[in-house]
Amino acid sequence: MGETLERRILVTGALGQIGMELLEALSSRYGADSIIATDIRDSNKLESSGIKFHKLDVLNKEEIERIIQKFDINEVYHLAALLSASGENNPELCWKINMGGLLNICELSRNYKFRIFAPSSIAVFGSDVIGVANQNSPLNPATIYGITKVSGELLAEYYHATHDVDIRGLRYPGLISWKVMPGGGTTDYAVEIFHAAVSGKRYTCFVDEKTTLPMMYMDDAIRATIELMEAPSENLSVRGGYNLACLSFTAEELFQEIKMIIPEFDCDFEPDHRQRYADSWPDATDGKQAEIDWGFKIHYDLKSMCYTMIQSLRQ
Ligand code: NAD
Ligand code: AKB
Repeated sequence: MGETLERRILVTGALGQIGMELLEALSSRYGADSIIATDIRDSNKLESSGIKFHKLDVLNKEEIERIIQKFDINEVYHLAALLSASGENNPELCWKINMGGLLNICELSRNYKFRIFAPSSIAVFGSDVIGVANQNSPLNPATIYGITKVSGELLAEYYHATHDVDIRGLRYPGLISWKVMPGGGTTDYAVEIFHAAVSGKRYTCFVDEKTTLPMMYMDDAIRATIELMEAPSENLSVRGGYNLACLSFTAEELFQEIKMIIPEFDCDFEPDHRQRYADSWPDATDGKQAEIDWGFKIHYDLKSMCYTMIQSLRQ
């Protein structure tokens, strides 16, 4: 697809943490009338935005096809998924949604030739990766969610190599944002802590203070997504999921950074079942390949991210 062509975009799982922010960014870049937002949940949240909304289950291939035909879609951002903590609660459903949905989108792209964005995650890595995960570090995940993400990356590489599907992916780290609460992940503590701090509540963090994970402010993640989708196809050496340069901090460091802005804020640490998922993930990711192939650079550091989160939530 040439970059000057008019975009007709379908977003699945659009009411989630990433979807709601991506819709805003896509809408200001390409126009609200170029976007069809869908989700399995119903919503009237988008009524004033000018973006059309359809209720859609990504396991319903006929209905996806009907929408693709009706609106002549040439780009799909496939965000519908179950995340790590929800996935561990229901592995069968996690496999069905994460793999079934992606397979439907890839199969339809064979016929309709639309470009796909299918996110992967740092959950593709397992505890055999110590410290920093590189693009080619081993992929031995400990969660069913991670297994679906590794399988999704393989599916993407296969459909690209064998069926010429233009599919692109990022291994998002934990994403920190203030507009929509995260949906059932392990990195959710890094968002919940801000909501507690701003509303004057003590926070009980569900991982221990030493837990270090790759993280990123949502604005950087949305910019990475759009930059990747606009990059010339021939520049891309990875189809399943690019590592990104990211932030890396302990839960304690996050707490202390927030405390610098809100000195009365207090937090304690009571690890639950999610500690195991966090422990299986790397501390950081190396994003060299994304920088070489399409020039991605991170803008927010821990300090500017904390400041922006708190200012935005206060407003
Ligand atoms: P989210 O849970 O906030 O949103 C997912 C959306 O998918 C929800 O609105 C949900 O209603 C919808 N959904 C669930 N099942 C569906 C189905 N069968 N059909 C249609 N919609 C369905 O998730 P998110 O944080 O926005 O994540 C989006 C994508 O990014 C996922 O693939 C996720 O694995 C990936 N990702 C997210 C993060 C993060 O920190 N948010 C990090 C790494 C990867
Ligand atoms: C989760 O915690 O499940 C997500 C992710 C890192 O994929 N935020």
